[in-house]
Amino acid sequence: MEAVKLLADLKNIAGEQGLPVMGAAILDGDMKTLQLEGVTDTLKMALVFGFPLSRAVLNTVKDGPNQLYFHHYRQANYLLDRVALRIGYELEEKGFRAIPVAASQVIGWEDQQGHVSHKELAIKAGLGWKGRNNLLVHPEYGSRLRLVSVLTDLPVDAAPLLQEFKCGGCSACMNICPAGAIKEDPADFEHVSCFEMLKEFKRQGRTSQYICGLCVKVCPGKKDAGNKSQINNRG
Ligand code: B12
Repeated sequence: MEAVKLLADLKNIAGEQGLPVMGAAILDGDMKTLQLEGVTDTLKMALVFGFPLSRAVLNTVKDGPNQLYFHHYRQANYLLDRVALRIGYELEEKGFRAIPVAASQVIGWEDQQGHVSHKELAIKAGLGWKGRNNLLVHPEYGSRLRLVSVLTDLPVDAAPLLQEFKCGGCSACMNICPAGAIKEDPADFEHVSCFEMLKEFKRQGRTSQYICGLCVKVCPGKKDAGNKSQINNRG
């Protein structure tokens, strides 16, 4: 089967299962990976998929993470992982190799790293830009998009649409961040202050994982359900 046709089929499978966004990236030499020594010599492509978190759920996040967001976050991760598993299976059935990388798994605890950075891959795949909040900002879904990647040897020419920084003067994430970790320039993002805040939230017993959600909530993207609900409210 032609790689382009297979890619289209995979996009359909992911879409049918609830992941509307897919992109392809090439893992170049400067990409940092953990515990994948030798693997990326042959698996040089990554398919990146995205699931947009619910705006309504995010809107319940007021001054830090709550149980509703935590559950939603976990279900989003399960869905991402399940679809990545299915995509990996489809690729192997067609004679390619594939490694689904967990949506949210920390491998290197010291500097808080996964096997690969889904965000970096999504940026390489042209899905969006690195925003002021240090997250991938997708033109339609903003930072609500949670990500997963499947590494593969499927020979596809990734032709990334280059997405330049389009946050403009928006400083909603900077204003809402309880840790003061977000600065004007994304390069100045303070990882450690962010992480300390998440640890504090966990200490307070809000959730059992390091999450927050505030900088995601204020970056919902253009695909805004707000207008629709206003019409519904009117009757
Ligand atoms: C570990 C992790 C975290 C850690 C640290 C993040 C980090 N390293 O940057 C903590 C717990 C703090 C965290 C916080 C959050 N995360 Co997180 N996280 C991850 C995870 C599992 C791995 C990240 C990774 O490997 N990065 C690679 C390295 C190289 O990251 P880097 O930013 O490029 O490099 C920096 C760090 O290593 C840092 N650093 C160096 N030393 C140290 C030491 C410490 C203590 C820390 C904290 C950092 C640090 O310096 C490097 C250069 O700047 C990914 C999933 C994945 N596999 O991609 C999700 C992921 C990045 N997280 C995500 C999200 C949404 C969040 C939160 C909003 C939490 C939440 N869900 O409510 C916050 C947002 C923080 C922010 N605004 O950036 C999403 C981002 C989606 C998007 N649209 O961009 C991802 C992709 C998960 C997913 N499946 O969608 N996260």
